[in-house]
Amino acid sequence: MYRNTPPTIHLKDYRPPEFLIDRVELRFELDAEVTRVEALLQMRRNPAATRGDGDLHLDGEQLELEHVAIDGRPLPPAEYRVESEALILHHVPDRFRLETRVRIHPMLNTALEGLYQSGTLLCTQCEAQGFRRITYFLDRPDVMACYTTTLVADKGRYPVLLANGNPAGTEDLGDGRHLARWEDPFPKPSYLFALVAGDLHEVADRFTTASGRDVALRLYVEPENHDKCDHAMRSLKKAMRWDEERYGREYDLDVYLIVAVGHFNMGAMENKGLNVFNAKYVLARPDTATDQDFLGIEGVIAHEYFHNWTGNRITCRDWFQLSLKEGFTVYRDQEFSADMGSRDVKRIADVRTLRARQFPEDAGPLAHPVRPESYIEINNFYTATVYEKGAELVRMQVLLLGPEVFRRATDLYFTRHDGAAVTIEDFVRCMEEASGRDLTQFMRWYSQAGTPELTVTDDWDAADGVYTLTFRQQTAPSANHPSLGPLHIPVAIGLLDGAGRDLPLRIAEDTAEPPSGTRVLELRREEATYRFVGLRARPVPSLLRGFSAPVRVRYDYSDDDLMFLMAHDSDGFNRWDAAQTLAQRLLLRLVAEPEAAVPEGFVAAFRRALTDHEADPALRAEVLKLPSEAHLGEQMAIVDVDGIHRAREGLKQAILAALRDEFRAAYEDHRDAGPYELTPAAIGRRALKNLALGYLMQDGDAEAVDLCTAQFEAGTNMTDVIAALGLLVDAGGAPAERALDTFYRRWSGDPLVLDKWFAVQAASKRPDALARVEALLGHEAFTLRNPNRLRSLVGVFCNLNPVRFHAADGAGYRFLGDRVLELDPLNPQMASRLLQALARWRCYDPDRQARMRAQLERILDAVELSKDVYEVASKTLG
Ligand code: 0A1
Ligand code: ZN
Repeated sequence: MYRNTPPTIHLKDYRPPEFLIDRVELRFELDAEVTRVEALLQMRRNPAATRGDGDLHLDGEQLELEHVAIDGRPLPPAEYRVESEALILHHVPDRFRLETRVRIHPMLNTALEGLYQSGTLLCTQCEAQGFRRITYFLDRPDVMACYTTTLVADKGRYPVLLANGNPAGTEDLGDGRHLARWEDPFPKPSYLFALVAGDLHEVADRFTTASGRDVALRLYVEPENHDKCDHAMRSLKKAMRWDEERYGREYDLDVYLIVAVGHFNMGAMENKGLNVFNAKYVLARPDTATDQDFLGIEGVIAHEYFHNWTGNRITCRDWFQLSLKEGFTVYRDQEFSADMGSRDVKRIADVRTLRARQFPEDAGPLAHPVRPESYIEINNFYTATVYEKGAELVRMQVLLLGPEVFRRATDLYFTRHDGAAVTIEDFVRCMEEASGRDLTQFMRWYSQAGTPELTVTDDWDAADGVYTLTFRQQTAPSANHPSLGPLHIPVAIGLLDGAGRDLPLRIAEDTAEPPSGTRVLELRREEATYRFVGLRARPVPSLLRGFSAPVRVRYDYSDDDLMFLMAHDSDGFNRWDAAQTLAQRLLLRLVAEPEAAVPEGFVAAFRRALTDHEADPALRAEVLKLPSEAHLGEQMAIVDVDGIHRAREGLKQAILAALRDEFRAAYEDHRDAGPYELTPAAIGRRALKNLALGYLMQDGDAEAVDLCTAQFEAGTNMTDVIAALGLLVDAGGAPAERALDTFYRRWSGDPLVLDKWFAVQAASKRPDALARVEALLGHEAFTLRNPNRLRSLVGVFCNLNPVRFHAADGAGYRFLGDRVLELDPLNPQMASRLLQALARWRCYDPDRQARMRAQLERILDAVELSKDVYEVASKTLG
């Protein structure tokens, strides 16, 4: 907690550690109230470091030191100093064995960093700097050591004792306690340390690696969840095989353990050999989890598994390099999911996330480059920019190199840097060496904040059959982030003839035969012009196919062009994007002119998409989903909160009025015929069916309410049940209350399902949504101390219910301010994330601005604030 301004850490100040740690031996006497941690560290001076004052500074927070000794000699008080965040040892030798013993209090740990209690379990979270809450250490990722861990605990309460690495024996201590030893032969940074203790149910399986090694796979869950593990285990085995096939990467320990815990700040954590997961990303049964939950589990299980190579075997030199592991690992999990399901649907979902979360971040006061230059609290930098934009930067390099060369480059990266803590330059250098290409200019992407704008103009010369495309790139500079000059941008394009076929993309200067489908242009200058020759008629351009770069494209398409692309583009992503642009344009017109008519052509295009029985239902559902209110707000200089809501609801109403019969037919045609299946096709059918139901419910038509209630009552899978419940809640009245009641009674014993009950109410369109949310704060099942519960009520209301959160009277903002102040002393990470709902305050009208600002100032005025919240509040106010 800080009263004064906390210090800023800068990338330019990076220095190698003065000491290295070769071996770590840890012994825990585990107990929820008081745990004792003994650490034995084999230390030596780092020959690569510049010599400091001779003192050794170890990180440590909230530790009670009981004992400290060097080479077996207990230190007298004159030889060390304990500070609030450090243990300083004076004049240590060049090589020595350090012993410490500390006491910690897992039960009092509400921040969920370090060793904490979740239900009856004890578990750890050490990324980024949680290990220093467990023992005194050089808690930085470039200090890598081999660990052995001994866990001692009561046998009855903690029958299962897990840590990193391979099991190395157990003992019964005879006094009601037992002991387990674990050895991790791979050097690792402290943020990858983990332990778990508790009464857990084990689900076991095996995997044989490509080279024939046998690996024991084990999933640990609380006993009542024993029957929700199949999907996670299947996903793990698929991910292990995929990494062998696509990257030549095998698993390296004898066991791979995953534990599901109910209290977790993030999605999951890749601790070496012992992943700790938010239960939400493990547990699923068709009746408890939606299709999106199942896909989320597959993706997160894969993500954490892929970290074993991209993050663990090769880690980050410092936290500024976070995207080295996260950007690359997100790219890998995106590709895995694309291979497991439908590539176009996955790409659409990923770009939706990027535009919904990363673009606004990059345009607001918390904008930062993929490799930030400074931070106050590193936990604030687990962002959409570091993760999702970081993944886009890797994706662009794959496009520039081509898949085969990219594979050679990653092979080089894995051999050259195995066992080391490296930088983003080290990664890009492997790309350069394997390809012979110069990526110096490309590196700017890692340092440049902001979303580049690509303005495209064209010209048609009918006499010569030449079509000219001119691209101009610009990245708006901001106070903290000057423009670094033009970026190296791969732009995949196609040209369509009048029948919608791809034309050959012959450029005047070409010597070789040009590609006929998609061609990747590499922009390097502020402006570039390409002349496509040999054309008979003016083509329609398909720009930025597959979203080949994280930019905003400005090109003046006519509505007819967009409808044409929607119907004909060979690029599935761009067919969807054309529909989005068309709908966005119409919606923004309706915001400005509420009386404007919905063009017949628009309705016709939607009808075609809805009734195109040749097309994949999943893609049809994506096309028919209107852009979100938040996304529309991002397109306006001043967000018209109510105007956007009115326009979007009105357009849905108009579409329904014109296509009611088609929606009814789509609903009937896409009901599950047989038993529930989790195939891409079945998921797509459910998506289209529930989208149709959403439209049908738009005007509160009694027949639709009956249909919705019937689906709710009959539903055997959570996808259908929760879709129906959400729609009923939006419609309000007795059917909604009855359904909420039924759902609560059925699921009050299952925390993850109960989260959905809170979330549908928090997301409700009804004018009394805030009153309901406030009442739910007092519900017996609500607690701020469980991050999932907090996200499902408070997070959903503040981030996914813009029209109610941004109510003109500022009540939503006050609600948020109250929660942040209440939460900060308990869980700063969660408080600071929540506060980010105010990041875009400058984009609203003066009245709302003043009300948001008042909350930010109120927070900043609080007597004691965490670094996390201080950084977000102060940067947001600017
Ligand atoms: N490395 C994890 C994410 C993670 C980061 C921080 C955490 O606690 C502060 C927890 C998890 C991942 O990318 O999956
Ligand atoms: Zn990750």
